[in-house]
Amino acid sequence: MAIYSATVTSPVNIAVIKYWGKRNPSLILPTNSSLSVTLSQDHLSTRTTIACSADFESDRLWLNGVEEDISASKRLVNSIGTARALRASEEAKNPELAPLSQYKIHVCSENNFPTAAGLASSASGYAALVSALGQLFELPQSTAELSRVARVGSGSACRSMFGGFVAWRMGEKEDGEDSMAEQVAERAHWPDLQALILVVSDKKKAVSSTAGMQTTVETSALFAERVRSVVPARMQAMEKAIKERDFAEFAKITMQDSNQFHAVCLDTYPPIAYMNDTSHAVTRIIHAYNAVKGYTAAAYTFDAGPNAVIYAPKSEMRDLVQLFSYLFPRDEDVLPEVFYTNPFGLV
Ligand code: 2P0
Repeated sequence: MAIYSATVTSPVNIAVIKYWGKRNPSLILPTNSSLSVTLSQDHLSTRTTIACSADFESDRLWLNGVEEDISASKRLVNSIGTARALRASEEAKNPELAPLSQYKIHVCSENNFPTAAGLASSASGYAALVSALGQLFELPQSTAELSRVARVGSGSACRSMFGGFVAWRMGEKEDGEDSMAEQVAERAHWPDLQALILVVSDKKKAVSSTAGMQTTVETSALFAERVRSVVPARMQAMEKAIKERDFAEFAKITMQDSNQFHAVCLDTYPPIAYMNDTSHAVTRIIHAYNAVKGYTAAAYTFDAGPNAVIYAPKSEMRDLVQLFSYLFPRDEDVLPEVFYTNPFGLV
């Protein structure tokens, strides 16, 4: 019996304008647009193979070698179901197509980075799942259209469908039809921009993004102001900075938006504190580094955890790696606070 299969690798993305808050939690429709940089898939990515066959008896999933229950995850069921429905409509138009939409699938998904390191894996994970389903089912939809399917798996995953600089337009429609990702600029547009990841802690975060952002929407007074008057202007300014390769502006907005996202987390009730003392030390180091250099040489950003991502021009990376290695020396015996530094060329 025939087995059909497809394999795809999708990278992680790191937001410079943060997504935090849903206006519709089940469709994963955000309260604000966001913008990110997709990292190189050589370093942080998910590789997913999906096979389907008339012989398979049930949908099955192996995540980093361990079998998980697909039916226990509404998001997995939703994204796989949406891709199947798209395939089914193609089969209805063309009876010669094999009825893959009716076959059970087997999914094998692996991250090429330590899952324990606490780096975002849902973005690359759902992007790889949906891209692999798109290939397996030979779906005619564009990448932007498929990003809507990735979105119902995990919001930030829609941005990992593209390389380079990617905006997730929040959209206006209630059904989410216009809430999807769009490439703002290709990676090749700004090859000089690099990323350095400082893994400050490998502990699992205490408050998940999904739960945390909903509490923020319900309780934070600052949040409403951020969504109403701050983010729309920042989206425009950030797109301009990227188009003009204006690192000083890119860096300022990136740091300000990271700071505001964490301020809004602290304004949540009960408060959510993702950054720790080491994270705050990293922000001080970057501002001191920029002051010593006399120009904006580097920017930090933090997601829903204490790990730092530093964006900087290539010419700064050597100094930055040496500086962080000196300030947070790596110790193999005792887990140091910053135990992993590595310059990542972007896609
Ligand atoms: C972002 N984060 O823009 C922001 C910044 C975390 C901090 O996207 O509920 O894992 O799956 O849609 O995508 C984390 O949120 O949440 C996130 P769901 P997701 O990258």
